[in-house]
Amino acid sequence: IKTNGLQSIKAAQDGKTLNDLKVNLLGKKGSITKALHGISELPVEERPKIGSLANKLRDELAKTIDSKRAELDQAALNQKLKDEKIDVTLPGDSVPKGHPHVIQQIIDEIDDIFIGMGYQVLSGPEVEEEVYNFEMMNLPKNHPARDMQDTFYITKDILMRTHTSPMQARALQKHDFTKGPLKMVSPGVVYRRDTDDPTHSHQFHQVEGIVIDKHITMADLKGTLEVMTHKLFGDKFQVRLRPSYFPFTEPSVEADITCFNCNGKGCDVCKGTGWIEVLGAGMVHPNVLKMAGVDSNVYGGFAFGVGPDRFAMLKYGVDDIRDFYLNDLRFLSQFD
Ligand code: FA5
Repeated sequence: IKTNGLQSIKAAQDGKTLNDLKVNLLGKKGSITKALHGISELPVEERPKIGSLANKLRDELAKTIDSKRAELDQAALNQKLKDEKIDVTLPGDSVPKGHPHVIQQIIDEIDDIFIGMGYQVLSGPEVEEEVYNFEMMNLPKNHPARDMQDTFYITKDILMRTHTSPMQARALQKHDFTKGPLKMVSPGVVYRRDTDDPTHSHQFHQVEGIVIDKHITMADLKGTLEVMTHKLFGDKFQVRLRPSYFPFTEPSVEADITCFNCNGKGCDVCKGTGWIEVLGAGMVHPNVLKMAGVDSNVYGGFAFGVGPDRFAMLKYGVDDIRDFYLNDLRFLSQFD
């Protein structure tokens, strides 16, 4: 029993074989149990000796089975660890990474430039009251200049804002001038019933800016626009102010910057002028201040409205504004 038993245990390659051996050797009907039962048939004087031998053998076999089991378990664990080892040198699966939309990138840049000059950034409602969009901007009902911004109406008094200028009125109403000047930029989406073409979209972005304090001049406006242009595009680009008309500013200007394509020399893009129009601006009309409850005899300042979509077109040489809104990832992922 001993020789066979020990040999078989040592040769076992798995837990099941070991279990079977344990049953066959030590179980109720196993060889050792049988041997112990057979002791009663032996002469009395031999029984203690054989009994003790059988017990010893039973213990030895049980111990050997236990240590063999531990050995098999350890081997299985080692194999598992080996199989599950992670090869850190294998190249990983690349996870597609998103990024802000190119227009949002330009807006973030503009926000950062103005935050650096002490402006606060406010956002306002895209579904706006007609009063803020027009009346408070010195555009009373039936004013012909309302036609400049063809409008999507929701109800008689509620509309999709046609520009970010209503944020001038909202900021003026809220601001406490005893605490210092108002310096604010407000980016956002605006809507007009424009027919879509390469340079016009019915939905586009603007960044409004307003500075109101005592003794603010046109020179401050020009300097501010120059800082923005230089920081966005580089120092060599110049800003030119041209007289224009907006009901909410007096005087009003449009700002041109040196045309990128031809470096100010004149090309098709700038229609031979060397300049490209990028924004509207001016000195805030006293009526706008008065309607928002600000004393126009004491306070004054400038405002501007920038079109970041056009900035993005210029900066990246995109010749159709609609590309920004089609959500074609092949186009958008270029601006990572
Ligand atoms: C305005 O909307 C004025 N509220 C700007 C302003 C603010 C003037 C403060 C004075 C003081 P305008 O309609 O020109 O102005 O639009 C301003 C800029 O928005 C334009 O220079 C242009 O860059 C952009 N823009 C206008 N219409 C469109 C359009 N359909 N698609 C894309 N960009 C447009």
